[in-house]
Amino acid sequence: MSDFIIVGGGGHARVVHETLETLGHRVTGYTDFGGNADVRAPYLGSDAVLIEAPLPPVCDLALGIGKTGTSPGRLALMERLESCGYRFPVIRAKSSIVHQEVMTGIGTVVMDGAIVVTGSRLGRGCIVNTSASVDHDCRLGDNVHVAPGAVLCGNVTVGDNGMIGAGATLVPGIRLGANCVIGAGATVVRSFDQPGIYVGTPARRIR
Ligand code: JB3
Repeated sequence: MSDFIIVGGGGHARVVHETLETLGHRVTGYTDFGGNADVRAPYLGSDAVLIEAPLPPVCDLALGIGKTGTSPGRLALMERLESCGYRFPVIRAKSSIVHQEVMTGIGTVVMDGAIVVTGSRLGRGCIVNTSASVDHDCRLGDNVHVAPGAVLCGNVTVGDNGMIGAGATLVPGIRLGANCVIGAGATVVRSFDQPGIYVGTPARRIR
């Protein structure tokens, strides 16, 4: 069991906090631009307290900043903190199912009820959110968010910074390039290379 500091103090951070505690870890505080009374852990200040802290780091970090778009900044922040010597362990919620032959990049979180099936590879800093399903042999790039209840069928690829909205479905073999945002409830039945926002059934690019 480890001590963690959570980076970020919003809704996602609170879920990460609960997930860590359920796994038996201790959360010693969180960083943000300001304190949030809804977070149960002590507010430590901005990320400067981590960046300017004397080495070596005394605990691990969890990326508690969520994403609803491409949000490349959260991965850049993680890399900056890694360069200061911090580790971002993979977090798998107690009620998630992650098959043995799954490779998971650092800083990735798999939330309650989510399933990641054999042969899949998840990049760094990904979120597989509550009750999402990533089926066999999928490939997620870095900083991908699969929102609650989204379904990736077998052999789906999502490029870096991808955002798959809540309840969206990607049929088998779909390939999305980097920086694609799929709207909630969309059904993706063909592959898309271009960065953009895709919504509806069948999903079409709107921006
Ligand atoms: O949909 C679900 C289940 N979860 C969403 C999640 C994936 O993304 C959630 O509903 C939100 O839409 C979003 O969660 P998040 O990022 O926690 O959103 P919010 O509640 O707006 O909080 C973001 C927090 O991150 C704010 O307190 C910001 O001040 C903080 N923040 C932003 N940039 C940062 C930084 N904190 C630190 N330490 N460093 C930063 O650079």
